[in-house]
Amino acid sequence: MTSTPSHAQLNDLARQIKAWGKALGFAELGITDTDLSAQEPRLLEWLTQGYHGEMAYMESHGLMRARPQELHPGTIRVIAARMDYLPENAGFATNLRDPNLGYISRYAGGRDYHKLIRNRLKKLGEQIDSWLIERGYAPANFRPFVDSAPILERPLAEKAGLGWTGKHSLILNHQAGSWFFLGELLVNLPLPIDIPIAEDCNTCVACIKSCPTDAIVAPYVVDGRRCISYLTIELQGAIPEEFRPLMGNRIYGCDDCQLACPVNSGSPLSNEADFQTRQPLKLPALLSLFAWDEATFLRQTEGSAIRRIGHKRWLRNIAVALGNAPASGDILSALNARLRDKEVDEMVAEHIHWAIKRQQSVLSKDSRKTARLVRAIEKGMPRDA
Ligand code: B12
Ligand code: SF4
Ligand code: SF4
Repeated sequence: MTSTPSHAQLNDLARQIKAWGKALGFAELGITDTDLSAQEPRLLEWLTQGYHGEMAYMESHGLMRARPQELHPGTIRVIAARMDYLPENAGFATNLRDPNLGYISRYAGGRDYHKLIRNRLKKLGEQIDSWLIERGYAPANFRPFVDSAPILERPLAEKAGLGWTGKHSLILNHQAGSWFFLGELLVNLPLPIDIPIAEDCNTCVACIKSCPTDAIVAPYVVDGRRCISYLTIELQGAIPEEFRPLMGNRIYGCDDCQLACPVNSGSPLSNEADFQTRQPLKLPALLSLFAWDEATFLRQTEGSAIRRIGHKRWLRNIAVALGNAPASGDILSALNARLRDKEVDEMVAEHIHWAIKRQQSVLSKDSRKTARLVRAIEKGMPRDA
């Protein structure tokens, strides 16, 4: 076998990779090198501030996150890919406006994206191998990653030209907005690299202002411990009381900083049938979700990322939302009934007691913030409202 493909062949291969990637369902792909040295001080500062909270996995690999070549030795290029997830009839405003409905982040209403994207990236790697073998070269040394690997996906996607880093710290671009997942294929081929696109947030600060818990503590910096996504998905134990009233009806993740973003008006809908919101999770009534026993929870969330939080944290999150809902006899009976349930441990019971106390409280400043966001969604993204 000959050593490496020529310059012209690598250019051709890069074009092919982008075409294969699109055929596999990715919206866009870009190629970059492995140099993230500019990110190392930012990552260290984020960890030093403790913004990762209980997410020990963010700390445990140290600077490897900024060194893809250490994660998979031999890597010299990263093929960054993005896949749109915005479902049809997202019903954002309808959902946020009604405090008796649970709000589930729109990335999570369908099938868990991790496996789906990793499998597609693996197929892309196999296509690269076939191309190389057909031309008499050795197969590539590739490895796909999505989300859970210790790698800074956003800075890599930015370098590969998939978008700029918004002040909410997510990657976005003018064609797609920010409703997409990221994934990477690490390879040992000296492919031509792409050019980043210019940052274009300008003077806008809509995401920072809209965050219910003030988690965006500075432009581009999110204190994970304050983010509703962390509080409802990552945090194992009790949700600190100061955040509970601010969470409103958000029971799994949060989309507010993306909903406030003007770049998201008219974002493309996902082509993946698997990312469409499943029926029981479409504008779901809090009380019906709260009534699920563990077996029902496991059945209804099969194949979904939601399953990973388990039934106890599911009840914990819904109890908080019920505490934020307008006072109602039905809610009080459901909360009291759950307290007698064997499935409810001390942690969940404490949230239920909190919710029972909160039930009678008046409309707060925090729901006014949501009311403002709802008006902005109705105006800026009527299709998805
Ligand atoms: C940990 C994590 C979280 C944590 C912490 C969030 C955070 N901002 O770090 C929590 C649980 C809160 C979270 C929430 C969400 N997440 Co998350 N999360 C991750 C994960 C696993 C690691 C992120 C990370 O490395 N953080 C560490 C910090 C230091 O890195 P960073 O935020 O990227 O910050 C860099 C820049 O902001 C930059 N920076 C700092 N200062 C400056 C200044 C300037 C001028 C510039 C340009 C840059 C800059 O430096 C930092 C270091 O490089 C990634 C997957 C991955 N492996 O990368 C997914 C990931 C980032 N999450 C994702 C998503 C979708 C979400 C949510 C939208 C989910 C939801 N709807 O609930 C929210 C959004 C919250 C938000 N505004 O960030 C997607 C983002 C896709 C995209 N379009 O960008 C990812 C990439 C998963 C995926 N594979 O698709 N997440
Ligand atoms: S996801 Fe929600 S809580 Fe987290 S930073 Fe964005 S607006 Fe704030
Ligand atoms: S809301 Fe404004 S500041 Fe935030 S990411 Fe979008 S354009 Fe940038």
